[in-house]
Amino acid sequence: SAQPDANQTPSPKPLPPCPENPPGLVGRLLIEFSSQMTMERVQKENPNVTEGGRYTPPDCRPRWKVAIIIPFRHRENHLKYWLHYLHPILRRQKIDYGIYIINQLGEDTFNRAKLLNVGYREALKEAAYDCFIFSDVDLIPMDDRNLYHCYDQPRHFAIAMDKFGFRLPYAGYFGGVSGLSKKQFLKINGFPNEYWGWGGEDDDIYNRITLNGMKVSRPDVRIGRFRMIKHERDKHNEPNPQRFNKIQNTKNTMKKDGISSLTYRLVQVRKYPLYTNISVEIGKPP
Ligand code: GDU
Repeated sequence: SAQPDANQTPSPKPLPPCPENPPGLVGRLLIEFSSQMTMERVQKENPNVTEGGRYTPPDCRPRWKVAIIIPFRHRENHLKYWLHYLHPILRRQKIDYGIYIINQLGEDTFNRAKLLNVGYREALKEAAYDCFIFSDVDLIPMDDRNLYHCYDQPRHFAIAMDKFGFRLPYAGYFGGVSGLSKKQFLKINGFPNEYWGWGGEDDDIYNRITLNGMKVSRPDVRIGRFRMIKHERDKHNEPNPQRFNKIQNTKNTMKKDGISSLTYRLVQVRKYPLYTNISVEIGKPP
């Protein structure tokens, strides 16, 4: 007969592509850091995030698979706020994502850009990511229309930070939160490994982008607003006195210093409910 077979499970409907403007977005957000935050609370708020901090929208097919990479050392309190604010935002944005905390072991000089390279390499061992968003642990977007995925040019997300009076501090600024597709990242040979201590690495990345014929894409200034969690200057991340010289030489250094020359020692990969922690030894300045 032509009767449908009640025992046969219907084949799942293919999901529609995720909308360019997700309907659940709320726009401007109230961001504050005065109330105490606990990891238990943040876990309860985010039951749909799976082990290691992974999430995929249940009702649509995302265009990008996004690894969010956070350079890290001794900022546990900031991480709680970051997870508290970002998981719900990313869910509303319909992003397919995983969160990777790249933790520099030991007390030698901090190296943000090298940790970001490590994050790129390690995230690709976990899943076939094609988009990488690099975020400081203390930066929270104030508007969920600032969509955390990749664009046809390298993206700068944190263009209007509270600490800079909600403006871009200079035209070539690329610090804070940025995003590159896998293809864009490989085109610039990743990030420099040789910037130890604070500063310059973001300008070197900007140089790599423009020297390779790309340009930075940015959201509208009303949407690209960020709050930074106030903090004391970290130990072992002093301003790098070589930074002014080094950023003059990107054209020569980028070919040999980058993802192609990256070495480090992977010590531990640990999956927590809301993020994956990757602890590494990355050496020290020469
Ligand atoms: N960080 C740690 N522990 C440290 C030092 C740094 O976790 O001991 C990580 C955090 O994610 C932090 C990020 O590195 O958010 C950047 O370090 P700082 O907070 O010291 O630097 P700024 O707030 O001045 O950051 C700005 C930009 C960065 C980067 C930096 C220059 O927001 O993206 O370009 O300047 O190195």
